[in-house]
Amino acid sequence: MDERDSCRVLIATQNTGKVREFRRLLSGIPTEFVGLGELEKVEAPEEDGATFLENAVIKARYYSRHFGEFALADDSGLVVDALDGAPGVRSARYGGDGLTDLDRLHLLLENLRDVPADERTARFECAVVVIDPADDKDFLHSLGTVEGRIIFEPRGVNGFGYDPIFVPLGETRTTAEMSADEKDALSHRGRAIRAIAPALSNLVSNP
Ligand code: ITT
Repeated sequence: MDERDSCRVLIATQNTGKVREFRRLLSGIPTEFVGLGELEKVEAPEEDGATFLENAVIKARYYSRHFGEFALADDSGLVVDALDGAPGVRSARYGGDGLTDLDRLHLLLENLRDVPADERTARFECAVVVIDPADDKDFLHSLGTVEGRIIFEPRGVNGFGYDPIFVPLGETRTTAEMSADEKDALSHRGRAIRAIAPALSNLVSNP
């Protein structure tokens, strides 16, 4: 590992929507961030944790050990009250294999078909973990949440995943109708990254 590699950080996600958001949100941190797409392809780990934080640790630890570098991972998802918290940690796998983001979004709307507007409360949650390959027991972590509700028909083309059906509390637009900056200012991921940014800056400055 050379001097430069010793403090660069992998953005350890296979989700291109997350990569775009991380690149924006991490732009003020003075180090090099590398996406998995720039490295040798590697199979994703099994995410069998019970919580967002457990799954984020599984991913950060897996990629950090594999590449021998600092790794930042996120586990996130949509928690819908009328569905007893589903899809939750299974947000990326809701409805099983072979579905697209759009299929999953329509499945969620179908499962909420008879739920009235005032009972469609939901939140996006995100756990971010940064692991140092030299000491993967002592890791940085933070959590971010944005409260909101699920609407009846998708609206907007920005963002990714469930953004077209989620309206944050106090807003009238979905996060897919917002600009990148507007989403970052209130999103679960934006909040989690801002909470971890000082410690991450410190870590990369003193690796
Ligand atoms: P990695 O595990 O490789 O990071 P993934 O997409 O499988 O990629 P997750 O297991 O954390 O990631 O699943 C998160 C899912 O939750 C994601 O696929 C989206 O469908 C949804 N999601 C998370 N954050 C979102 C956001 O900001 N906007 C819309 N949907 C989001």
